[in-house]
Amino acid sequence: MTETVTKNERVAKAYEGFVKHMKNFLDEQQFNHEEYTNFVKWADRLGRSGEIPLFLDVFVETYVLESKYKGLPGTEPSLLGPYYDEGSPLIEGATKVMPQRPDEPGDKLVFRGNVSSVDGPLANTKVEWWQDDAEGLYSNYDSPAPAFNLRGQFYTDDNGDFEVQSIVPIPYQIPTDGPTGEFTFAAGYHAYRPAHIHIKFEHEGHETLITQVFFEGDKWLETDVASGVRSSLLTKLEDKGDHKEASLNFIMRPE
Ligand code: MBD
Ligand code: FE
Repeated sequence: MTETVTKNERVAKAYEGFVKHMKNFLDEQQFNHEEYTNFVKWADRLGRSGEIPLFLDVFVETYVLESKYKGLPGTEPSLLGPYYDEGSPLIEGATKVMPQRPDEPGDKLVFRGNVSSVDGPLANTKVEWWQDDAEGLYSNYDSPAPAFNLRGQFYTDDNGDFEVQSIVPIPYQIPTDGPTGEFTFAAGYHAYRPAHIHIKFEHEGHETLITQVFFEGDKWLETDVASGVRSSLLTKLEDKGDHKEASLNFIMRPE
């Protein structure tokens, strides 16, 4: 049986453009055939390792976002990354307490935010939140914590305000023992992302906003291996003794 796939104009056009630019790139770089073969072998290892989403989100995703969303009004998007999972627990109550272990390590964090539209206040926006823990690990992926630890979803109040209780995330080191790490070091980078919170907003009639929050003073802000930092996404961590506080406002774009 022959399977037929209909021509996709978007794919055809994209490949045409890719070839055009690849030719210029190859004219410039002058790879020899052995280098090409090494690349094929590395790409094969990358696929077999399961690191393709990691590699692309670290080294490609930011350029997709910059090209498509640069200069538009509203909060700048940042990387979705490889560690988003649908179906996180729904959190109710005035303060949204992220699911955490009874003895969750790390500094306690109270984060306050507000979501509005470029047109004005925006009530009852769906917010999804995910982050690494104080050991730099993500639940559902590289952490031994219970599923959906430090992940949750909730709705903002009638004024678009929300308050989250969680743990201060720490810088994340991408895996270094596989093909992604091999490339990272060969290309002269380190493997760190500055500490960040992932946050996704959905509201009818608005473009879904996927972005991140970063903290002033973080050691890795200028050299984030995934180049995901935007200055508009920086907040200040304030020391309140038994906990830290931070805040940021977010602006969604009407569709
Ligand atoms: C991360 O935590 C992340 O956010 C991205 C974009 C890539 C790798 C790890
Ligand atoms: Fe991340």
